[in-house]
Amino acid sequence: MSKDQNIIYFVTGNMHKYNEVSNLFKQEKVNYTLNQIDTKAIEIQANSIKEVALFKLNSVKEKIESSFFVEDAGFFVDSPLKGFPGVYSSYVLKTIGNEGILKLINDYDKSRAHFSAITCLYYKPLDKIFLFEGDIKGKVSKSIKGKGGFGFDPIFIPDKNKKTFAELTTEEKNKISHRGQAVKKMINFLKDNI
Ligand code: ITT
Repeated sequence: MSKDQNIIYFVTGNMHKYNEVSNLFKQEKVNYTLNQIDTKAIEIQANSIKEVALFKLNSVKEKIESSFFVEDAGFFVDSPLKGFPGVYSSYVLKTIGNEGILKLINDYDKSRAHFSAITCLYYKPLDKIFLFEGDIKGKVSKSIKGKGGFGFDPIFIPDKNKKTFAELTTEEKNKISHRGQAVKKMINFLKDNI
């Protein structure tokens, strides 16, 4: 096996995501060296995070010589916001932010929300693309809580928890999160195919 076969790239401009994934690679003792590339993958506006992730992957495929993956994630307030912000998550975070979302909700205890992530792997040895998904359900917190995590983490309380994602450690979040689930599936695939 050449040295290059043991390098895998995570194409992302988001350091928080990279740190979470890097933590999982260490914990799961994967026989790959993980590197970040921020090659400005093209992020389209589409109807599903799967379309966004696949487009991102194909927009950088010609530029990378080794196996690599991209990820698209979204935050969906299923009730009462019918899935908003979903595929508009980045834009909504930059504009109205977490405060703006909280203003749209009356009964926080009755709210339902989830995060979804799709990790899209280009696996060089087989010259093929593989998708891995993860979801976590919960509700919206009454207020912004916690200093950890990023993005919508301070307003999301996963089911069977009292704390927001931002109040958990990276390890605790990874154990249950959308990203943790998707990346663990990818890691198992890599372990089986090395
Ligand atoms: P990429 O470079 O990997 O595309 P991004 O920051 O653009 O990184 P996404 O498009 O996947 O990330 O995510 C859409 C938005 O959802 C973005 O504003 C993130 O901050 C937010 N988000 C994604 N995953 C999250 C998580 O685990 N916790 C909180 N917010 C998250």
